[in-house]
Amino acid sequence: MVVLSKPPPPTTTDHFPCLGEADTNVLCSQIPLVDLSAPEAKSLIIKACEDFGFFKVVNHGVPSCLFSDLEAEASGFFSLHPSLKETAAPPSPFGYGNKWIGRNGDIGRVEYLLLSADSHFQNFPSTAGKFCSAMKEYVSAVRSMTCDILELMADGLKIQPKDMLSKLLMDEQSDSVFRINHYPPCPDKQSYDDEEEEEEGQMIGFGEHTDPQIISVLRSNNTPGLQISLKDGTWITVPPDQDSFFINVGDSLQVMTNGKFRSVRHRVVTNRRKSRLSMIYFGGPPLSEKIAPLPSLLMKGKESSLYKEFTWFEYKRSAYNSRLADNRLENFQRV
Ligand code: GA4
Repeated sequence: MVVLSKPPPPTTTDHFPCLGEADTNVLCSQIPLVDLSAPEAKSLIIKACEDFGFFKVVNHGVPSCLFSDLEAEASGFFSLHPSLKETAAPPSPFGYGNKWIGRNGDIGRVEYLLLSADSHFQNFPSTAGKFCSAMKEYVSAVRSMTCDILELMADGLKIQPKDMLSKLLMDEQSDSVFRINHYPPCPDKQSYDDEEEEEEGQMIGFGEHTDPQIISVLRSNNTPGLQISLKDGTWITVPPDQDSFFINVGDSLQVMTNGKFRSVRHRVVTNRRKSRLSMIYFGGPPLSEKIAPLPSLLMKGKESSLYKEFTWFEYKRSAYNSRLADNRLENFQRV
């Protein structure tokens, strides 16, 4: 049966957003780089999470065949006829989505698959056996690398035991998500004159936002598009690297570190010639997990908590009712 995804009513204009002239950005070679096999990895991770909430990881140990196999399967899926892709729709909460992001009227030039990373992809059409096994293998290897990173972080922050963060992702009840985004090349100006949407600026593939979870791990093909916002609000373009992973601190980790780590604001712009394919593992805790600053990080009780305690379920419910660009932690800050 073909199930068509029903878009939510737009709350603003239905036109695709694009960047204004003032939103200039630079291709940045200053992105923190962490060699996971180097002895200084943990101190570099801490510094990167404090200054950027973002870093690139090399020597990660994930075999490249896992991401090339998955990329080939995903490209095959996105090249299917729309009516076939729609059989995996709508993305509420999991499935195929196109243009509509979330359920509150956000749109972007993106089509995607959104899946639970902990459900063994049972919700995916059973005909897609090879695709499913490629996802399973990829997610399992990436989850294990992510746990190594979280253990280095815990060590660097002197958190005991060192699996305090990683065990949340390994828990059977962990609420982690896996997403594959496909950004088709953005056609030239002529094609869009009718829609009056094209300025000189670049088109938004995925609008600016922070990730609600603990940590996000992204791998993309070599097409640029990802941009991150620095502390001063400047946007910089992250040079793509298909052999590396890019790590984002999420809102939950910002809270657990009482604001020492920053949840990085990021977005994706489309490319005029090449399509971008990215795969992101969002590591989340079990729904019942209480999220609050870790006591050992509150300077032996001298530092006060910046956030009210909440469960991941409460945060997620509030996040899924927000617009993409909202500051979701605002409601949970102590005044
Ligand atoms: C951003 C990070 C992940 O992609 C995601 C997104 C989710 C969705 O696409 O359904 C959200 C967005 C994300 C945060 C605010 C809400 C929910 C879209 C949206 C407008 C899967 C997630 O966990 O939060």
